[in-house]
Amino acid sequence: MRESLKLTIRSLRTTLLRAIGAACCLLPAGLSFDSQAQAADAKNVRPNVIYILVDELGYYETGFNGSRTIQTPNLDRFAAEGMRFPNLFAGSSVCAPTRCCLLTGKHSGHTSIRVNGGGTPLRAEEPTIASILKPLGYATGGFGKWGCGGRDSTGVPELHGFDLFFGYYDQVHAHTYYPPYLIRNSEEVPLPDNYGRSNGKTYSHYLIHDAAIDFIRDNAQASMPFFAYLAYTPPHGIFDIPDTDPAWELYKDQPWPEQARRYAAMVGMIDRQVGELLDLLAELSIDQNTLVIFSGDNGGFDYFASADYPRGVHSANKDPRTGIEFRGRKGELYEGGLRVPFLARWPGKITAGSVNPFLGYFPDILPTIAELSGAEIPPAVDGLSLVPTLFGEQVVGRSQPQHEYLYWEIAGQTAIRQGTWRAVRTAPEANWELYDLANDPGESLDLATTQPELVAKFDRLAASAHSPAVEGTFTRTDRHERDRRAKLGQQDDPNAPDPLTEAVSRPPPAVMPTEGMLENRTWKIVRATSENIANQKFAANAIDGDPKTHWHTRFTGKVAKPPHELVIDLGAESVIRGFVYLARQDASSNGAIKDVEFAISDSPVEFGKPVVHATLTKDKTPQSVPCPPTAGRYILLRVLAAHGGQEFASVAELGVMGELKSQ
Ligand SMILES: [Ca+2]
Ligand SMILES: [Ca+2]
Repeated sequence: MRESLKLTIRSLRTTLLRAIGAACCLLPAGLSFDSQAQAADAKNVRPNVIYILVDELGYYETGFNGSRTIQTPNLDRFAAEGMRFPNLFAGSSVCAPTRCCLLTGKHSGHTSIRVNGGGTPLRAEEPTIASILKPLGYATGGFGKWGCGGRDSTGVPELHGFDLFFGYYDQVHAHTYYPPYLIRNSEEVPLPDNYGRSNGKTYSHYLIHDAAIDFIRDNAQASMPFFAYLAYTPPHGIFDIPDTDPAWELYKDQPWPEQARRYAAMVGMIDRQVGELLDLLAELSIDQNTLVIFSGDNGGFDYFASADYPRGVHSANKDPRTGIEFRGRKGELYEGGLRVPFLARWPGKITAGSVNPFLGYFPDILPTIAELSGAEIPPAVDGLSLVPTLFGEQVVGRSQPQHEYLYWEIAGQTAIRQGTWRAVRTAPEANWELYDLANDPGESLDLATTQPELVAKFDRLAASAHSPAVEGTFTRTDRHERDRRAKLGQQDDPNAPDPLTEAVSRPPPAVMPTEGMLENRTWKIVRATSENIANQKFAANAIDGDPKTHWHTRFTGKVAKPPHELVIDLGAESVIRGFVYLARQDASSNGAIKDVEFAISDSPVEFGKPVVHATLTKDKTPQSVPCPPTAGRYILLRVLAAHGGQEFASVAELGVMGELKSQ
């Protein structure tokens, strides 16, 4: 599969090389360096740009920011070779909105994506970093989690300047590292023997990283300028990493809960891969012409918090060196929701080992890349180019413009940062809180009542920064919904619940009766007309004693039609007095049996007339179907019809009333 991906990249590149040929003459137009010196220096226009966006990595979860639990030698090397930005904030405090800020150069009062449900796309006409680079002849590739529009929406990456996007379009899909498939340019790339959640053979992130490496290598070898957007999903949960990964070896024996060890190992894996990437740039001799940026995507969470670790095992928002904490966490608009590790590296251009206090955020990335490449900055961008900061004001010949203020909004919360002040409103009707971060970095002392003029100013600024969100649209939603169900391996079941909105208050599974029932431990399935193997809805699930598992007839490929049959060997001749049926216990009632008959035999292949015919309800409690006492060892269940006229059948448990025939 990796080969086919490479082929796709190669063919894309060939097409591009042919199509773009003359694009070079367009290049100098957008260049905004002022001085002659810079114009000369800009001979080297069209630098490569690699943006590594790591999902969830908290501010203090890297070595260069002081972590005591996680080692990141390669990222520390990156910091030593580049510039660290302690005050460069995320665009938002959650995944999709922050990606939208990063890609469009707008703050969250102007973006189209301001909710995090996964169903909100970019609008068709919105420019992104990739789309402004395209006219300059860049190859553009994205790898990992998109989050800015599901399949068949106006927000898909291939409509926003990306030649290639490989990974997850939907965030819920991205929750599993063992998806049944990934997406490449809106089409599915199957990962055989993957079943969603933590079940499967192929760890998706390895494929994503390999594809990113291939993209960079292929374009560098073709002397094609490229933009590589590495929106890597680790260490976002589900916290999975193969035991065979070298990073697991580093943390598996730590005295933390397993999830905390997995999380640390996922960061360790990313660190190793960043090291590979930096080595690759040197190997390809493109180090001197490549800007690499590394950052988290939103503020860290207090993962694995306990009495011993009140801010989490890895203290994403608590400085392990000083004990000083950022207030809040992912999802909030205090400092802790927006602080991310942030590095930029470009040997020979950016001063190695430097730290820059510039106060900015994700909207600044698009104008920065635009200036470096000579791309045109779209109108209505909120960010500022960081080029004077990155290269030095003297080198560039102008001073770094500063933000009047930074603005964020999410889920009814609003925040403004101006200098060392942060104003936060946690709900539209709430009062503003005001913090002086110079003296109170933990935002513990609300000064709103003592600084009413400041509060009034920030209230005005917030009102002026906000305009209503205008989202993109879908032409159809079935493939998007399918991608979300793929998280749980239920992509083929259109009636399966959405994994995010699945009822959390579902009643506990029903309990099968035991009184007067045959013991089922030695039973075997002799025959099933069909079963859904891809979704692990095996026939054996109907007799495994677990109400949470169920048999479902085949609905992938060619749908198996009724009647659906199951033949069960009871292991010994018995006197059978009836049957107990338990419907599937999850939120769906797909395949719930309506009309059924049972037959009993001494032979597994020959059954006479049914002993009973029954009509069952959709109820999720056990339903009894008595029959005249009949001796036999084998039973045949024949489903004639399911509720709702469906062609499926499903059974959580099948019990048999009766007793073993006395010897
Ligand atoms: Ca995130
Ligand atoms: Ca079962």
